[in-house]
Parts: sequence; C-alpha cells; structure tokens
Amino acid sequence: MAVLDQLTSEQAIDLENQYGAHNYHPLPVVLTKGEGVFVWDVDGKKYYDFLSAYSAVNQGHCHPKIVGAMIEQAQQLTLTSRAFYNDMLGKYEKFACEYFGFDKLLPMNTGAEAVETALKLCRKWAYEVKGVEENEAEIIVCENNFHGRTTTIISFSNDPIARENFGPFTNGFIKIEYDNLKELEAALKNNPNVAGFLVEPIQGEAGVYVPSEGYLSKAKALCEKYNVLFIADEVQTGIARTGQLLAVNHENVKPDLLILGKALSGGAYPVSAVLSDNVVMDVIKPGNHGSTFGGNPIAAAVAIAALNVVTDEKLAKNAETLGQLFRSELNKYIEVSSIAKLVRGKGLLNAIVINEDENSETAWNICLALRDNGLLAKPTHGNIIRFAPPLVMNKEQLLDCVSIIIKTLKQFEK
Ligand code: IF1
Repeated sequence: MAVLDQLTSEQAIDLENQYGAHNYHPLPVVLTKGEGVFVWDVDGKKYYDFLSAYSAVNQGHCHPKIVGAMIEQAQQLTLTSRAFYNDMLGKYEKFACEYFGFDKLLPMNTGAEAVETALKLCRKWAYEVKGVEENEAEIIVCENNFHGRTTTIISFSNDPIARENFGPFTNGFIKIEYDNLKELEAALKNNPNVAGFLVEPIQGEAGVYVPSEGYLSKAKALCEKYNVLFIADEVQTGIARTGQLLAVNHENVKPDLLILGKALSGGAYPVSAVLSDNVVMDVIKPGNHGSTFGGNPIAAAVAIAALNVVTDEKLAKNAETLGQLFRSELNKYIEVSSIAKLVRGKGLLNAIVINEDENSETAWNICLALRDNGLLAKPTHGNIIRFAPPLVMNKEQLLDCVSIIIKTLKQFEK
C-alpha cells in the first residue's frame, strides 16, 4: 500500500494500532476532511464537530483566511530559529500585545510549553523581584487541574493515570481546592515563598467546572494583597470560547501572566504564548529560555490571521448567544430526562453530566450513538460529555445539533 493511498477506516485504525503508541483511545471514526463546523470520515459521512479538537478549532476547520496566511508564509520563509531576526515575529508580538493588552509576549508552540514557560517566569520573578530565597519558590495550583503532560506539570496533577510511573516529580507546588477562596488565602497567608497562583478560569478536562461568580476577581485581589502572580491558563477557555475573548474577561480580571494556545492558531499550526507586562517579562535575559520553533514566521502569520477572524466574525458574541441557547434548550429536556442530570458551561464550552456513576460505559456509548447520528463528541471523565463546537456555528446548525443530542440521549432513557 503506497503511503498516500486512500485508506478504509479499518486500515487506518490498524496502522495506528500497529505503528503508533497507544496513548489515546479515540472514538472509532477516521476523519479525512474538515470545513467550518463539519468533518467527514473516509467513507464520506459528514459530522458536526462538537469537540473542536479540544477547543483548538474555534474559528472552524480549515478557515480560508488562516490556511491562506499559512500557505503564503510557508512559500516565503518557514523557520529562521531565533538565532536571527525575521520580519514576522515583531509584527506578531506587537499585534498580540495590543490585542490582549500586555507589554510583551514570549512565543512558544504547545500549551504545555507555554505553561512551563509561565512557571519559569513566575519563579524567576519571585527570586529576582519579590525576593524569595533561591529554590524556595512555591506555586499554588488547584485540585483536578489540567495544564498539560510534561513531567513538571503532571507533578502537580492529581490524575493517577496521568502520573502513574512517571516519577520522580518536581517539587514546589501547593494544591488547594478549586473555587475555594478560603483555602487560597490560607495558602497565601504567612508563606512569603509563594510566587504564583496557576488556575484554569473554567476547569475543562475535570468536567467543565465553572467557578462561583466572583471567584476569579477575588482570587486576583488576594494575589495582589500577598504580592503573588495570578497566572491564567486560557489554553482551552481563551480565544472567545466562553463568550468573551478571555474567560477572565467575564470578571474584568487582568492576569499577571496569560497563557494561550490551541485556538491562538485556529488549530492550523502549533502556536502558544505567554503574555505579561514588563515588570515580570523583563526578568528574562538572552539564553534564559527558548525553543527552535517558538515564534517562527508561519506561527506568526497564522496567529495574526486567527485572531483577526475572531474579531471580524464576532466569535465571542456568537459563542455567548449560542451557548445560552444550547443550555436553555438542553435544560428543557433535562427537566424530563432520566439519563441527563445537568448541563453546565459558559459560551460554547459546555458539558452534560450523565445519570450514571463515573465508571459506567454509558457516556462512551452515548458518544458512539451521537457519532452514528452525525455528531462527534467525547466524554471527559466517566459520566461527563463535553460539547464544544467551533464558534463559527450558526443558530440553525446549533438547533440541529441540539435535536441530534436530545434524540440520541432519548435512546438511553431508562
Ligand atoms: C491531551 C482538554 C485535556 C489544556 C489546558 C494546557 C493544555 C491543555 C487548560 C496543554 C490541553 C488538551 C490536551 C489533550 C486533551 C486536551 C484536554 F481539556 F482540552 F480536553 F487533556 F485536558 N492547559 N488540553 O486543556 O496544551 O500541550 O496539549 O497544547 O493531552 O490529552 P497542549
């Protein structure tokens, strides 16, 4: 079989099973094309994409303006490394800093790299600006967090499957309960070594947990009170996903460190970034940090195009409006449903909780049935199914998806 031969689903799955590490358990569907809110499998079947590659494809699959920018730049200059300047990086850095309201941007590639970068910046600021004793800095994180898969990041995860046999782990992290301001203040009080508080504005992987109204603004105020950096991981909640450009905008919070990834590129190319003001970012000197691809010309061109699409197509407003419609329609069904317990979320980052225990197969089986009915979604943990379509969806398509979801859930009514 020549490498570029069209594969059947079975052939594609067999190849991955034989030649690929088994680090995922994908839903059995083999995709070959994406456009806007739709994806197609190798048999030509069309689906609504209700995962958006974990909120990386907010602008819709293969957006012509993003792909066009990528192709144009790729035919000009793909990569210089940072050993030399290039004519795209400064333009992108200025554009993004003005777009999000920060002094400086440190360009990376994946979300985890950006999280790691933010942790390094936070520690370095603690030693060189706050005056914490060398190697004593501590960063507060939340139980049930998800920030990526590197060894340091899983060091402060409490997901056993993400940590098992990957030790020894990195020290210097304090875990507190999410959405608990008392525990945050207790961890901050009388501990001069605390450098930062790393938090997801909505805990995505944990099951789309939206914190209490005011949590983010009060947490930021506590960080200011104790001279600690508020670090917002907006890799999944950012770029208009929750109905505002950033989830922290719902509470008018400006983080000290902003972490972006995923839809920063519209899913076309790995682009991530950490943004901050000079008081923090200026602790970084030449040689302190870097990456081969960080800030490459294609990433720069793609990110500018992707952010312009967010503005031009008013994606935050659309996410807000359609998200409210999604939850109100599903809540009408949930009132009379024996299988769906609740729906929660903000904008177009939502999840339903299935009326079964964590270990039941029901959520998975519902996703298989959704696939058969033309909609792709996947459970997060156990009995929770995340629903996150591209933000370019229109009202008619959303209502079509709501009817597919309700029709499918009814198949599982007891
Ligand atoms: C997987 C979900 C998981 C993230 C937040 C950083 C990163 C992510 C808030 C790291 C990445 C991805 C990773 C992917 C599944 C997906 C995910 F929540 F989005 F569904 F796992 F939790 N901060 N999330 O959500 O970014 O290095 O992946 O670019 O690892 O299985 P990355």
